[in-house]
Amino acid sequence: MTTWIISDLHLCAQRPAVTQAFLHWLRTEVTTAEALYILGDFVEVWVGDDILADPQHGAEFVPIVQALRALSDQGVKLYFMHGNRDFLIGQGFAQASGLQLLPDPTLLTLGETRILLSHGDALCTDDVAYQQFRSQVRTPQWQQAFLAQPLAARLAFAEQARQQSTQNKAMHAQTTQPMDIMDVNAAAVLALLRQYDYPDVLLHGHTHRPGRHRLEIDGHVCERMVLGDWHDQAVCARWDQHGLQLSLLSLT
Ligand code: LP5
Ligand code: MN
Repeated sequence: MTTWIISDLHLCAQRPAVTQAFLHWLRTEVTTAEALYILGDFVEVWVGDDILADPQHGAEFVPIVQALRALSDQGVKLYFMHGNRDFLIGQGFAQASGLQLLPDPTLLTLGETRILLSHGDALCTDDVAYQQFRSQVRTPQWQQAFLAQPLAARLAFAEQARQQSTQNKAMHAQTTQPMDIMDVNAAAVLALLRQYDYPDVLLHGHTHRPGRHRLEIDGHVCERMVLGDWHDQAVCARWDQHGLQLSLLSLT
């Protein structure tokens, strides 16, 4: 049986073709799968599960939740790990969609292969401004205060955060090298691999730099496998009897 691992779809009303391609993929390829793991940034922005009941802002998510629920009802196991865009996805979304929330990181064993799953943002430790933002918004206190605000205010804050982040990235694109602070930090990767007793694979998304990287650490060989985002094509991971591979899905 096949297990799929995906991340960084960034689903939103502005890119309906990606949502349509994802729904089609769920209803075809994934119906025969054992499990689907979503490693965060599934949606462009998530400001609270109550958006699902909002006729104006929640409508775009209804077919997505229904399609996930249908798969779960058919027996496909669905798992979700938070990304930096959708860390506010909670039990409301999870129950409606029939998926189980996972902590970041989570160790998964498929066959003989030990795979450490992560969104990947926590590994970008050189991005100090982002890590400060991340530690603030991941506290229960911040989340309770944020979720207590009206939906319209939360959407406005999220839009401000998006704009600031976009400006921040544009500034870095002009001033830094390709291997810049927005990629994972090598020492953070090694520390995580040690902490989890040298899994065969560290599999993450977030950086939108799909690829496979061989690492030697303390006499062990590990691989860092990076998923891609969903724009013209999607780079997913697929595990079956042949092992774990990156797999390219065309979205057009
Ligand atoms: O996502 P991506 O790849 O564009 O950039 C990330 C980092 N940026 C973020 C911010 C998100 O993109 C936008 C927020 C999503 C909404 C979440 C729900 C609502 C929360 C509301 C918060 C007030 O994650 C970016 C990294 C990049 O990955 C690569 O790793 O560099 O981080 C930054 O750009 C650092 C900035 O300092 C981001 C901080 C934004 C804070 C803005 C607060 C403004 C709120 C206004 C309050 C008056
Ligand atoms: Mn991300």
